[in-house]
Amino acid sequence: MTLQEFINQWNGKKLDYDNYAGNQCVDLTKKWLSGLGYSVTGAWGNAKDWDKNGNREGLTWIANTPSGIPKEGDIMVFGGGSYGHVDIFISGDINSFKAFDQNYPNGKLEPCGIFTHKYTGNLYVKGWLRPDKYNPAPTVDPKDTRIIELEAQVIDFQAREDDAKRKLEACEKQTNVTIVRMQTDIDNLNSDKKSLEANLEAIRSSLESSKQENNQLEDTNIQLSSKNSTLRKNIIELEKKLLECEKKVVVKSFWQSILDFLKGVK
Ligand SMILES: [Ca+2]
Repeated sequence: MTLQEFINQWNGKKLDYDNYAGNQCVDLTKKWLSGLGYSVTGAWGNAKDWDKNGNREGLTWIANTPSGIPKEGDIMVFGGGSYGHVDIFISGDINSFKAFDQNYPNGKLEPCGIFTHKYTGNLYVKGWLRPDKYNPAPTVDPKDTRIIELEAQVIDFQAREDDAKRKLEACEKQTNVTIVRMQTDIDNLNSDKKSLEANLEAIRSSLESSKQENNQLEDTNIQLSSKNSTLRKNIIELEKKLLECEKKVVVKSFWQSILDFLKGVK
């Protein structure tokens, strides 16, 4: 039977193992030892005397010291008061501990229950009886547990730090790639811009040439119009002269015919 099973069985109940004086604290510890296979008959006396009376075969007496920590299942023996006290150690450290008690804390035949105790006070721990027949699973020192937790946290933090570093490196790498790509894009755009500017300049130059040619053509056109006008005037003049000449020819022809007639008459 484990201590936990024993507690589950008796917690909140009254236990009078020896049928004497009601449910005393020693009834609980006798029941516990009996369950472990110890003979608990004979004179055990008051609780405060269990340091002497309980030091029997298979039970080892361990005196209290500032650094001593009992084990689960040990019978704690208290001095102080009229009769002292006994209970069963559950867990604790050098400062305080939890135990399974009966007839506690006021000695008014209270039922079994779990209480926290100090090693010193009106009731003080003289020491504990270790039942060699009870081998509970080794308990872990709370400090060791805390160290294991902290070590796990350190490992977790390191893992998170490594992860963050990897992400940062990947991000930096990606950023560098992006920067290089952007630089290339900028170079290409600058190249395109230069090419476009050259084209624009060529177009401007070509436009300028066209304008000049256009101006020259306009000048030539004006000159030709002027010449045309002059030529028209000349033609009109010449037509007038031609007409006059024709008139003269007609008159001359008339007089010639008259002359010819007269020559014939003679
Ligand atoms: Ca009793």
